This record gives sequence, C-alpha cells and structure tokens, in this order.
Amino acid sequence: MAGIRLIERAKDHGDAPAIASRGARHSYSDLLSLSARVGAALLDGRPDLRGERVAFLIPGSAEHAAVQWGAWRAGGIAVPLSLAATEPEIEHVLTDAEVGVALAPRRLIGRVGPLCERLGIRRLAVEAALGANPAALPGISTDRPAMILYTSGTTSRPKGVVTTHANIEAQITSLVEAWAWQGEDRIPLFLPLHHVHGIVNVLSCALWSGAFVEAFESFDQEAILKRVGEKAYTIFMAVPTIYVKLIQALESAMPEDRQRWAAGFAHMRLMISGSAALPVSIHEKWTELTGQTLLERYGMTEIGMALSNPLSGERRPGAVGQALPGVDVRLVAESGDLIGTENEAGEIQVRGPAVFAEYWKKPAVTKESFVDGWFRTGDVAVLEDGYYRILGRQSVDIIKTGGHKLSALEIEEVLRQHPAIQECAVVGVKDEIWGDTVAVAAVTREGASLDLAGLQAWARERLSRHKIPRGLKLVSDLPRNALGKVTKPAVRELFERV
Ligand code: MLC
Ligand code: AMP
Repeated sequence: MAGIRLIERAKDHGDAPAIASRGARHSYSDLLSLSARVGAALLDGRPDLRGERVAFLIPGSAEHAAVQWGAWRAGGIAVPLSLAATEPEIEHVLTDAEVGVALAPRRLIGRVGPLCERLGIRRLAVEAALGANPAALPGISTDRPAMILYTSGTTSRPKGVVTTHANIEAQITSLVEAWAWQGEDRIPLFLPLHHVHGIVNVLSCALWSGAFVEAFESFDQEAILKRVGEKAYTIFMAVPTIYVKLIQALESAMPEDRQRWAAGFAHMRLMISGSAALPVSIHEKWTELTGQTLLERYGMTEIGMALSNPLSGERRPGAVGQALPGVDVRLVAESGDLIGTENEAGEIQVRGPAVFAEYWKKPAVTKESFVDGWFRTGDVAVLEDGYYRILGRQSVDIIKTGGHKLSALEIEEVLRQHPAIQECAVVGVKDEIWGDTVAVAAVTREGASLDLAGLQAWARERLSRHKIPRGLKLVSDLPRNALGKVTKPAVRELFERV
C-alpha cells in the first residue's frame, strides 16, 4: 500500500520547524504526534473511519494541519469549513456531505455545536482531540477519497469536489517541481483553508518540502507586512485583491516603512498570484514598487493548478503561461473541434492525475463535466506566442470576487426570499479591488420599499460577506430577450453605465 506520502515524508523532516501559529512553533515530529492523537480521537475505538466525512472549522494553524492529517490517517474524508460561512451555508455542507463528525476549537464550537445537535452529528473540540491517547491507525491506499471542497458554480447551491490522496499528491508534486520548493523555504499562510489555493499551493506544498509555514488566522496586513519587513519569507502566494491592498498600503506608508517592506518583498525568491485575473497594471505596479516580477498561474478546485508562467524565463503580464508538469491542457472550440493553432479562443480542458474524482453524490453533473476524459473548466483562453491568456468564463453566472468563486444563482435564490423582492438578477460588476463585486437588479413587490443598506443587513445573516450585494438597482422589469429570458449582460450594463 502506497500510503499518504505527504505525511510519511514528515518523518524525514523530523525536528525541523513545520508551522508556527499563535506564537507557538511546531516541528514535523509534533505534527505527526498531534495528528496521530486526532486520528485516535476520531476513530474512538473503530479500526478505520472508512471514508466518514470529518468537517472542521479551524483557522490556519498547526491545529488545522493536525486535524486535516488526523482525519486522513484515521481513514476519513476531510471537509474543511469556511470561517466566513453563515449558519445556513454551514448547514448545507454538513447535510450535503453527510458529515459524521465536526471539529472546532472551543472558542468556535458555538458556530457548529447547535447545528450538530440538531442534525445528529458527533462534535468534538479540537483541544480534546489533540489530547487523546494514541491508538493504532489504519493503512490508507492513495486511491481513497481524501477531501471534499465545496465550490460554487452553475448550480444554485455549492457542490462538493471529491479528490483522492493520489489527486492531491499529483497537485502537490507538480507545483513542487515547477516552482522548485525547498526545505529552506518560508511562507506566510493567510488564505482561507477551505480552498485549494491555501490548502494545496501553500500549506501542503510547504509541508511536503520540509519548509516552514507561518500561519495567520486571516489576512492580517499589519502583522504580515511587519514580518515581510523582517525578511521572514522566501516565497509568497496571494490572490490579486491582496496585491491591490498591499499596493495601497505601500503607497500610503511613511517612506521608511515603505522602504523596509519593499526590501522584504524584493528579498523573496518567488511571489505568485492566482485564483483570479491579475490586471496588467497591478503586475507592473508591483514590479515598480518592489522589483519583483509576479508569477501568475491558473487553477481550479477541480484540477488543482493547470497553467503557470515559468520560474525561470519570461513571466508575461496578463498571461498564465503553459501547462504545469503532469497536466495535459487543450483548447476546444464551441463546435467541439480541437483548436490546433494560436490566436483562436476556446474552452480550457484539462486531463491528468491531479484532476478530481467526482462531484459528491452528483454522478450526472460529474459526467457532463467531462468529455472523453477531459475536464471542461468553463474558462475560455487563447494561446499567444506560446503562452495561454484567459479571456473569461463561459457562464455569466459565475462571479469571482476577492478570489472567491460565487454563483449568481445561489445568491438570487437567497435574495428572492426577501419580503420586498418579487424578482431579481445578480451579476458581477468590475471592481478595481475585488475583481468583480456582487450587484443585484430587483423588482420590488407592490408597495414594498428596499434600499441597499437594508438589503445588506438582511443578507448578512444568510450569506458569507463576499456574497453580499454591493450594488442595487431597482427596476420595473428586468432586461429580457425576445423569449422573455433575463439577459445578464444587459443587467450588468445597468451598473456599468453609472
Ligand atoms: C469582503 N468585503 C468585500 C468583499 N469581501 N467587499 C466587496 N467584495 C468582496 N468580495 C468587505 C467586507 O464586508 C468588509 O467590509 C471589508 O471588505 C473587509 O472584509 P474582510 O473580509 O475582512 O476583508 P479581508 O480580510 O481584507 O479579505 C479579503 C481577502 C479575502 C481578499 C483577503 O477575501 C481572501 O482571503 N480571499 C482569498 C480567497 C481564496 O483563497 N480563493 C482561492 C480559491 S481557490 P466592512 O464594510 O464590513 O468593513 C481557486 C483556485 C485557484 O480559486 O486558482 O487558486
Ligand atoms: P475555484 O473554483 O474557486 O477554484 O476558482 C477557479 C476559477 O478561478 C477558474 O475557473 C478561473 O475562472 C479563475 N482563475 C483562477 N486563476 C486565474 C487566473 N490566473 N486568471 C484568471 N482566472 C483565474
């Protein structure tokens, strides 16, 4: 049996520092012993969790890594929960994934405890799991499902993307090779740990390599910039919104702070952007301020990373480079014909060992998402002078904001429950900081009134903060085509005209 190599390799890294969080440093040996205890607590006398879903709501920390590894070592499927999620959103994940046990630190247990009680799910405090007595752990073959990540898309509620241990290993090894991860690397981790960007690109690649991760519970700009100024890091990964925020911080800083931070960024061996389009102006501004040429790459929850600018060689602004090691990429025209030449746009399709196994309990959706074994990403790109450039998405109902992928349909479904709303259409509107922001055009019920602040306050109970509408237009009817169907590009124009 091959086993989980990410965890087995930790034995070789031994006492090297693995992860620091909340003022404490943990070695690779610590991670092994902590995760063994978590595994034992989860097993609770059973020999193997046999794919039981283990949900956890834990900020980026050594405890998070220990629980993820513990779930895997016990034979469970890890289901990380979003810290920004509201109760109804967490309930959707717990019920859809048929979670058997949920963990959270004591200070956060209130976020899942009452739900677990209502749904009949076992709950476990992280502190108790970390203190359990070790027990025998099962052998885990790499073809077993390892993780379910919830992703929004063209279905109204988020769906679960199932990856196996072998998928995750392929995602990690591709990036370790392409970006030359080394044991000497030091990286800050501030991205949420319910997405591949934080989980695979940052945390798992670092731990695979014997590198050191400094974890923050969220993007704490002040604390991170302080450490950057101390030249604490060799490598840095973020979404474009974060680079926009960092540019604002550098530009508004006192000269000595700006100089120290810029020197700290210049000192790094590699800085990467991804999860959303990096505007050329931001790419160039970053180089002007820090001397660093950002490496932009493209990926997706279902496939890990697929395309990347090179570590050595031209990092072209506005482009996402070429296929990563072990990843097959092709472009396909709307007609279904393969695109064999440059400068012709088509859908990106991806094949390889990193591609996910299935959507959880959605065989029909899984089937539709593949053609001849190639995964259809729904993103459109063109090959120009040997590099891919992303043009956009096929569906107007997918919004990318601050690096989070959202479904317009999911937000519409929630907003339609508002007592004043008769009908509505949600779109993504271009925004300098967030990439897209959520905006809604609504028809109100007769006699009802609605304003943006009131709608936002109502939505905050139901939707994560990045899904809350930032723009509202009241209309007497939504723009429609001749068949009476709402036309989203025309809805978007309502906002862009202002
Ligand atoms: C938050 N705010 C927003 C917003 N999100 N406003 C508009 N649009 C949004 N999307 C508002 C909040 O309501 C709040 O307002 C204020 O901004 C600060 O909120 P915050 O959440 O504290 O912001 P911040 O901590 O700065 O978070 C921004 C962020 C975060 C960019 C750091 O969103 C983030 O970590 N994003 C990364 C997501 C990610 O990892 N994606 C990868 C997916 S995997 P107020 O008024 O209350 O102050 C993937 C595959 C791949 O895509 O290729 O990697
Ligand atoms: P997610 O499903 O959250 O993993 O988001 C994946 C989506 O993010 C992709 O399908 C793309 O639409 C988008 N994306 C990721 N990286 C990039 C990039 N470098 N440029 C443009 N879009 C990107």
